[in-house]
Amino acid sequence: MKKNILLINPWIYDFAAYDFWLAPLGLLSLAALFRKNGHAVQMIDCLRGPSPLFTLPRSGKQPKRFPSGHGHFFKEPLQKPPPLRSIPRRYNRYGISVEELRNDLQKRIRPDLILVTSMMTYWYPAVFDIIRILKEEIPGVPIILGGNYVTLCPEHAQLAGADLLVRGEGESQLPKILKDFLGQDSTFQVNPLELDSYPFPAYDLYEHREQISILTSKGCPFHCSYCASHLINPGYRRRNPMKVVEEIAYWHKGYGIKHFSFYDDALLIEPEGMAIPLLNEIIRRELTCQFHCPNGLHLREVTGDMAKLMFKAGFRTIRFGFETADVRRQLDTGGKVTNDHLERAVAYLLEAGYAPQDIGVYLLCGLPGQTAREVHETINYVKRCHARPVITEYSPIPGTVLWEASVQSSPYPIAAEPLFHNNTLLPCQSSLLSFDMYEDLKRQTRSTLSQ
Ligand code: B12
Ligand code: SF4
Repeated sequence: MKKNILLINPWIYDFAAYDFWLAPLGLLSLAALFRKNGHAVQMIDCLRGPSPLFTLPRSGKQPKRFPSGHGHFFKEPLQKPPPLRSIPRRYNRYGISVEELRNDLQKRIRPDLILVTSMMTYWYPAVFDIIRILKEEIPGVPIILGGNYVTLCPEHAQLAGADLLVRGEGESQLPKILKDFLGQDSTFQVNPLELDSYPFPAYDLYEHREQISILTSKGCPFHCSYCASHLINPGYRRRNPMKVVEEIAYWHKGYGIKHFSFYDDALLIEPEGMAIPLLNEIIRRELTCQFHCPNGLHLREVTGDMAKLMFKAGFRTIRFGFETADVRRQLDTGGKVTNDHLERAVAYLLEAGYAPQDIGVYLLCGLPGQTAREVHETINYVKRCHARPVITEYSPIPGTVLWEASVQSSPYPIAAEPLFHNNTLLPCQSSLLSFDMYEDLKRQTRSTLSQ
């Protein structure tokens, strides 16, 4: 019998949040699967509005958005949670207002089951608030909580008030959820080893779409000491590149979408199996779209041909994971990249037509034991290669190789309180790399690139 499923993407509570092609991709994948099993799905994305359902007049400025699908969110000031009270920065709720959410919940058909997702570990207070409000507005409906926060902080997540916590990838756990909560057998199942058995994520649930986020793979063949990829998605699996192009063409032709973002951990790795056929097919089909890679791509795979293909296929926003120019640390953290990879890749990208400003190179700042000098030298090195350094502040993640060293080096009780995983705090700052030094390093990235 057809049941009503409500999916919720919670707000972000943070000091800062920018919509850099953010989408609740996991939730949309589960939505598509529920529909394939014959159920009706509704979704509330607390980050996005206004839609016809969110009709309350809004005070304050309209957030600035860009046609390619990134931009600001609505925000309103929020009281800081007690552990963050001493941090001298404003804290905000990003997304729709509580009133809009309550109004929406009151108008909807009562669901039989609610699924809530979670993303960054330190965004959990928004998840807790959502679950509390759901219980107040529609009491008695079972609530299942999944997503990265649950996968990475399962004990802490017990406090969320959900009826069930689901760690890891949700698709394979759906049959059990259907059985336990709805008393139904699944009629359509996916094979987690065969990503092409998954239906396309249900972006049509949005009335207004600026962009579509795409996943061509799950997991990563590397094991960098600061990264949780292998905890979240064990095993490296890829789709058939032709099926990926079909998905892009489906949204482009059927819905007029021109902007796509890739969320892969490792999009360019082993390019013969994905990037080369994917880009060639996009070019062959003359799909006039633009592609954005907000996540770090692998520099080691950028050859002259790859750079030309990326440029021709319409890869406009390109960001690479370099992290540090310190050779020792490159090896100690997993060896995904060398300085030669950066020099070679940037030269090819410039030759293919990208400008230095287009080539964003992520640098990790605030690793345990890292000095400001190391980051300063990395910034200069990236500039000398004619690329743009982009600082990403290290966010310590439970279960990663660097976790214990992070717990030891952090001035915050990161093991007891996930709020302190927040990259904005520079959680592992020390006298070697203080917050003031970090602000100075940020300024250095903004000064002109060397000629
Ligand atoms: C794409 C990505 C981004 C994108 C945007 C992502 C987004 N949607 O918000 C960008 C580039 C903007 C980004 C930025 C950052 N990111 Co990021 N990002 C990722 C990445 C690679 C993929 C996330 C994703 O969408 N996966 C695909 C979907 C399908 O998975 P999913 O949503 O998790 O859903 C699945 C399961 O979780 C589960 N599930 C989910 N919800 C539910 C609900 C229920 C009920 C059930 C049953 C199951 C379930 O089933 C789903 C399907 O399988 C992850 C790493 C990873 N592999 O997950 C890092 C990751 C989440 N990011 C991380 C970090 C550190 C950051 C930054 C702080 C980096 C920095 N220093 O600047 C910034 C902060 C962003 C901000 N403040 O806004 C960390 C998390 C840190 C933390 N403490 O939580 C991760 C884990 C990477 C890492 N270092 O290991 N990120
Ligand atoms: S290469 Fe990237 S995604 Fe893979 S483990 Fe390292 S940081 Fe994580």
